[in-house]
Amino acid sequence: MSGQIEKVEVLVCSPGRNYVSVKITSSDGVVGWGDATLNGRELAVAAYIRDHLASTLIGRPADRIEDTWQYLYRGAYWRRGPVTMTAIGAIDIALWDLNAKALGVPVHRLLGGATRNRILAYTHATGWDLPALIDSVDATREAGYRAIRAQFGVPGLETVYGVSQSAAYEPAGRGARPAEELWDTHAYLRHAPKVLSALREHVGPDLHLLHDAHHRLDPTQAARLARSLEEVDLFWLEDLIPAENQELLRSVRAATVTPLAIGEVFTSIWDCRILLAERLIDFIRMAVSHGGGISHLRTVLNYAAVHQVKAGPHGPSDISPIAMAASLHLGLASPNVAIQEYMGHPAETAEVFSPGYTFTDGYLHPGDAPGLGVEVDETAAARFEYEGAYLPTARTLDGGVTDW
Ligand code: GCO
Ligand code: MG
Repeated sequence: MSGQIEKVEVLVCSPGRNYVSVKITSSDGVVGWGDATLNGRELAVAAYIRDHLASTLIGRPADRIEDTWQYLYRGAYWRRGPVTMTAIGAIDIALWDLNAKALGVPVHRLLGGATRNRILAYTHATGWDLPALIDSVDATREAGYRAIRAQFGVPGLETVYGVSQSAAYEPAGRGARPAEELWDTHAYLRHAPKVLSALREHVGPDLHLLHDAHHRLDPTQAARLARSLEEVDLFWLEDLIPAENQELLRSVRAATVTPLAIGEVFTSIWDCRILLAERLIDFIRMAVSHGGGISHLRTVLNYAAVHQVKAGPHGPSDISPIAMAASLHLGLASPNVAIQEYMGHPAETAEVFSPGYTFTDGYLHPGDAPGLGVEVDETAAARFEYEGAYLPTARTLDGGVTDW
């Protein structure tokens, strides 16, 4: 018994970047934490939980995790979408944390236990030109990583999303509105194969290399790029085309054997059902926080497994340490989670969130503390007030808005 849900509170703070967390307290005094951070739309999720969900949860049995998920998703008229699914995800993650703590076990034990000893991690390396990229990849490899995502500048452009101009990389920029960046797909397509081939030449065959195109291509461009990179032997090529139109990936898939990953913007199984059923991708990238929590992502992972699709969950800095911990517990208990993105957080984040997961020798482990194993310092959080921050908008050279 974990008692009843007595309190549902929302904590918005900004230690180095914005985070929204949910704290659920049971009548037995047990606390569970969930992550409700949605980059650039934080306050919408905070209000959804605070104004529309919290009062409906008070008094419900705290140990009915699945029933609460069904109640919030199937029981509501309006379904899906990032705000709704992140809100449901945060409540779900908090309830898994609370119940595991009440039982004194790590969340992965409640999910059936570990299916392997550790989870392969990948992180980002960036450099504007090839020498800078090589330096960044070498340093990252030196730090123990066996899988590295490589992003680079494009001649003729002043900025490229995901390529840091300074040491501290954070794609959301503070301010009242998104920055606007220029994008040129043709210049990128001319440049990318040369850089990635030279990088493979430099690192040799063993290191796993990944690359992210951030949904900027059309299916023909995507097919050409993926085919031209086959010799580079990428671990995956990510987000080639806008993710809404699942059927369009059929032609890309038919044209190439480069492994494809997609899905960090997906929020429910309905966004990827065709991709999984037809095995149009090799890796599904949904995040535990944006994808309806541990309960729903587990459904997605099991459906993916039936179709021999693996997972490599989203893990940039906008996945807070709470969701990162949840992803690792679920990942350890799920046989088809092949790799976890692990980008780390700004230094100040550690003043508020103390996670128990560890990175050793290129692999992650969630730890064995009860629950998710993340401590949250609410007093410290109060020192870091929310400040609006947005991902940039991209425009083509003629000034038109282009895809994310
Ligand atoms: C990734 C990404 C991120 C996202 C960002 C959006 O693969 O990690 O594409 O950089 O764009 O997290 O909020
Ligand atoms: Mg990505």
